Amino acid sequence: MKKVFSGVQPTGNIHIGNYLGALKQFVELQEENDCVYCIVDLHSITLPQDPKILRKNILDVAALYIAIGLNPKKSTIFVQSMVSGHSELAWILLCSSYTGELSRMTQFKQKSRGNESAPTGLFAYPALMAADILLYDSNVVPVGNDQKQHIEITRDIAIRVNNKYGKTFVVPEGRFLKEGARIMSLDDPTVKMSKSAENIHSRISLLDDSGKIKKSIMKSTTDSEGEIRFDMENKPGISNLLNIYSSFSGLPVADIEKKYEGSGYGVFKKDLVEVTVESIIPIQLRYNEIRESEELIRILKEGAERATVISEKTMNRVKENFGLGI
Ligand code: ATP
Ligand code: LTN
Repeated sequence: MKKVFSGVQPTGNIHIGNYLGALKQFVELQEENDCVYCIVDLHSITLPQDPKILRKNILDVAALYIAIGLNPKKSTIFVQSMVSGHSELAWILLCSSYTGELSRMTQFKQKSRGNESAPTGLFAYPALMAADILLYDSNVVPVGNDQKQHIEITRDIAIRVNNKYGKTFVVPEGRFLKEGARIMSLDDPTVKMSKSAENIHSRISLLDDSGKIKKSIMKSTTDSEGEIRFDMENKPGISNLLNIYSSFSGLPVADIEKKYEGSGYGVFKKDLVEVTVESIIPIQLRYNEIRESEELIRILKEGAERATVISEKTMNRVKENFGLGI
């Protein structure tokens, strides 16, 4: 049984990229592993947040976790800021990370864009992520490919600390998506589908209604060739739609290409709307049941209690090895 840890930021608009890229794996992994899944609210304040919307988004993500099939009896589900060890360990790890390695992070470079008033938290982000992972002695971290660099730095910090202070951390491994299984934006298939993109039709959120899903898919950018063929380089739009179709239906891309041989993009897109809506509706039904319930609050409180017990053990070991406290 391996220890699995992952987290999602409560920044709203959880989309099918997040679901197919990360969340779906969370559910599969809970069957045979010891899983801890976190809603990383402390990460989300690295960029400005409206407090009311943040609170709403935290509960939305928690309800979605349950709605996609995470089972609180099998997995520990909790909110990061409710377990103080995350911030505490992040500070300690910051003192064992280098400004050079942190400034090389692509996410930091993209989000700060050289701006002098970019929050320091954005710079320190990977140390908090490393703390999340190392606090639970995690072996496996399921994430999208865009998180590769953050997993690498987590491993580097863990190894560095172990070398300097004696065996303190388990060195984790990333579990990444297959190359090509990344879901791209519907309006610009050369960039990844993202929560923060301005155009709402660039993504399909798990809470979108069927009208919105239809509009976004029917409007999606393709090419003028008219042939339904997977070719990420020359036909990124249609290839992305094929990927989405394949992920939701479970059919291999080659079978879908065959099925739509000679059909136009319109027919294919219409069917994709159906496949997508059919997959998302059961999630939305469960979400509506749990979102306003006491059960959700109870799950999060119990999750935080369980997480606190595990994290305190790690913090004691860290403080002991670093010579902190008395
Ligand atoms: P942002 O718009 O702020 O970049 P995001 O959409 O990347 O947000 P995160 O909260 O950073 O969302 O990601 C949650 C998980 O979903 C991560 O494991 C991430 O790698 C994965 N993920 C995000 N976008 C995609 C995508 N387009 N395809 C596949 N996986 C993705
Ligand atoms: N940085 C991640 C979210 C995240 C995470 C984690 C993922 C924060 N802490 C620990 C895995 C493990 C993201 O933006 N997707």
